[in-house]
Amino acid sequence: MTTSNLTDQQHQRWQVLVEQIRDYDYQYYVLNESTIPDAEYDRLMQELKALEAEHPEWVTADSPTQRVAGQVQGGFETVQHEVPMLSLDNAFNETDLAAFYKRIQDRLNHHGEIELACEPKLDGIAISLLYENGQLVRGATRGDGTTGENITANVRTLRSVPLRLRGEDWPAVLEVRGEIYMPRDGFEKMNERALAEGSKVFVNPRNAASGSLRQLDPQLTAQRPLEMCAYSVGRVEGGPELETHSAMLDALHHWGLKINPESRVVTGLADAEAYYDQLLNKRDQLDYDIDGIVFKVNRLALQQRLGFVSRAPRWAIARKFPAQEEMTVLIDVDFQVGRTGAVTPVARLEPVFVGGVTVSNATLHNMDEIERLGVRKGDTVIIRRAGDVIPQVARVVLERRPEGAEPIQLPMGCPVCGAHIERTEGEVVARCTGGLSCKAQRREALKHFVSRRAMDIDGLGEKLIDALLEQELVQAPSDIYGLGAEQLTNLERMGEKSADNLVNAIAVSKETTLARFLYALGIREVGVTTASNLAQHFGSLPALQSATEEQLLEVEDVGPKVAAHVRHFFAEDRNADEIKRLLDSGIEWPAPVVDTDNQPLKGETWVVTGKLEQLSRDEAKDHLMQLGAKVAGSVSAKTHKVVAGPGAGSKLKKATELGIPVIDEAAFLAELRNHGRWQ
Ligand code: JCF
Repeated sequence: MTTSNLTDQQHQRWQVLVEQIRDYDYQYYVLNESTIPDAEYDRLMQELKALEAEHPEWVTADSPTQRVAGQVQGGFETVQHEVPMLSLDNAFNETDLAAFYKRIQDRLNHHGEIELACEPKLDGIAISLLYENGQLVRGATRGDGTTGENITANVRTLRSVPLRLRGEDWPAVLEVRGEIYMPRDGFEKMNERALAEGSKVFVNPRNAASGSLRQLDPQLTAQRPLEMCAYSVGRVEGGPELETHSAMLDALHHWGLKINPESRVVTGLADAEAYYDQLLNKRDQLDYDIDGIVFKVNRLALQQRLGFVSRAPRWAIARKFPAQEEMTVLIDVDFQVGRTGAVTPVARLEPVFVGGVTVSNATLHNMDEIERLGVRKGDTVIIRRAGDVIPQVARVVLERRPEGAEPIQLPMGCPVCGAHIERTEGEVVARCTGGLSCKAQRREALKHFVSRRAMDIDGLGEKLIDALLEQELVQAPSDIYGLGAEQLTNLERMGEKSADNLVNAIAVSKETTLARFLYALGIREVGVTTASNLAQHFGSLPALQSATEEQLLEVEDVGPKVAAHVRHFFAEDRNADEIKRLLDSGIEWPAPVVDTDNQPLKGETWVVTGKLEQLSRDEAKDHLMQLGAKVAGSVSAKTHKVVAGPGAGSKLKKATELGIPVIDEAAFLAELRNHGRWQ
């Protein structure tokens, strides 16, 4: 390619970038709408800057690079910033930060270590507050850095903005600069309310802060959870002589302004990087969004020597965190079937690096969510991954929708077993009706059964479960307890030693607790806590199995829905049979801790003999123990009562001889009923 060809192409690219960025600026700053991720915007701007650096002759006064950001809108009076409000240069990686540090060292001709003031970079709206004789006289937005909007009335509604400065050594004229932002919890509560009222929901806290500050009616601003944090000063006349940025922050704090509690001073590049890492780890625990760290040369005299380039100081830089939102293409949607048959749409994505990892799948949760997002196959979407949270599809970039983008539809049949998919009226979740005949549900049920908080079978992972299902060695959880070392050794990648270990782990898991066992059963909506509450309340499995809905509702955290799930689960023969098989394989737990408040039979000794119809002898004993009775194996003078079914022999005879009351099963059940333990 010839040079002029290359230049032509570059110029075309320049034009495209200028127009795109201009549109995004308008959408963002004027319409308060977020169309593309910040990271994408930053990249486009960087690309444009690089092109203009190579071809300064292309730079026009109205190129987006020629103003920092922002535009004055109608509705508010304008204000002139006598000392321009600067923006910050960005460092996107360690190399950029090291280059910044070296530039400073070189310019100052100082090759020792340099003190840097560091603080989180708040993701909000830059603001100027003007104090005259200690009184707040003006609050203004940054606007384009030179001209902003007068939003004094709105700013005055913020509790963290002092209307008069505290102390007395403040400068006669003090212009405080800082960021107004909306803490996350306030943002979420506000959006919940907005959703309930059907009013506008904001995409992120910064947008919400911006929208809230731009209310023409300060009453509305007053209702929004906004905060102001100071980070520097503009005009200053009078006041104490200060030598460092950190001393200036301390002074502002002293005068009643809020400064970021994470602010620190470090010495040298290595400590600056350590501070960055530390805050990156802390990012999710903070109650406000930050998008990086601001580093500033701490000594004000050095700042002065370094000066400015165009609109940014040479003495400061913003080291950006990895973006939490990135743009990619949704290629297709698969439907996954979970343990309870829930059918979940999962987006297959063009892999994208976001929040520090490469993401190629994201859950779409359910069909309502797909509808809410309005997403179709082929759409360009914004993926958000904050902290360790699973990646989400945040929104669709409608401008990039290709022609013929296909709507996403719930399949009629289960993608795994083909059974009908049911979506109950009023429920968001669609379910495969295949139950345990659906391989996906079986697989998930097994995974759940062996998981750490359930039966905790060490070494029985996903791959092994798949292999066991594949070889048809296991269908139901109880089959696990019949596995022998030889069968396991035949599986791929399973040595004798691992097989022995697994057999051992399976054996060990038989000693468990009732709570774990209940959780392992995978009853719908019975999680760890509910399982534990049920175990605690009923004390024994038979007591729980025969519990009425009313009794279930007495358990903490159990509502009608959970109660119904529990009852249905135990009412199914298939489940009762599986429970019996599990218990027969030797699963057991320590004697229950009983409810000491309901022990009407305390101090009594009972004997159960013969065959019972309605419940097993073990179940009968369980009930008696729950009521505080001791259950003995033989009749003596100390026996209070004997329950005798058909076929009772010597024990019944002995009881009659000793004159001990004998009751049949019907009378026994009546007694249980009296004590609230039988329907
Ligand atoms: O937190 C911020 N967003 C922030 C922005 C913090 C700072 O210390 C800043 C800033 C913008 C400009 N300092 C300057 C000079």
